[in-house]
Amino acid sequence: MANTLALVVLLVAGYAALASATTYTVGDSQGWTTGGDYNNWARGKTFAVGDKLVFSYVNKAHTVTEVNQSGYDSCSGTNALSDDDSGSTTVTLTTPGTHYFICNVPGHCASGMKLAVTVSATPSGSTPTGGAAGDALKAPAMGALVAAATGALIKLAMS
Ligand SMILES: [Cu+2]
Repeated sequence: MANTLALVVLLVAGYAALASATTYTVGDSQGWTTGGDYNNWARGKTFAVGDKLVFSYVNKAHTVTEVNQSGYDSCSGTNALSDDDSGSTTVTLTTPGTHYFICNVPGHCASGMKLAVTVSATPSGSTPTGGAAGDALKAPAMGALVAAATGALIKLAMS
C-alpha cells in the first residue's frame, strides 16, 4: 500500500508542477548586466501573476530597482518600490499590469539595464493563448490521468 500511495503522490505532484508558475531568468545566460537588451528579451514571453523573475549579477555591481513608469522613463530610482543589490534578486510578480525594473547604478539604466514586463491576471498554465496553450491542454489531460490512476488504485485496495 505504501508504494501505491507514493505513486499517487508523484502523479499529483506532476500535475501541480504543470499548473504552477513560471520562473524566468532575466537575460537568460547573460544575466542582468550592461549591454543587455531586456525588452528584446521580454518580447514574445507571457508573464502572469505568480511568475517569478530571477535577476543574476555580481553583487553590488548592479541593482534591481522596481520603479513606476515615470522612474522607468527617466531612469530614476528616487521613488523606488523595491531595491536590491545582493547579486541574486528574485521578484514574484504578484499583481497584474506593467512592472518596471531598472539598474540604479548611474548610467546603467540609460545604457539598457531597464525592463518592463506586462503581467496578466491569469495564472500561467490556464491561459489559452501564446506559449501557455500547451500547458493548458496538458493540465486537464494530466488531471484525468490522476483521477483514473486514483480510481484504479482504490479498486485495487478494495479487492
Ligand atoms: Cu547596472
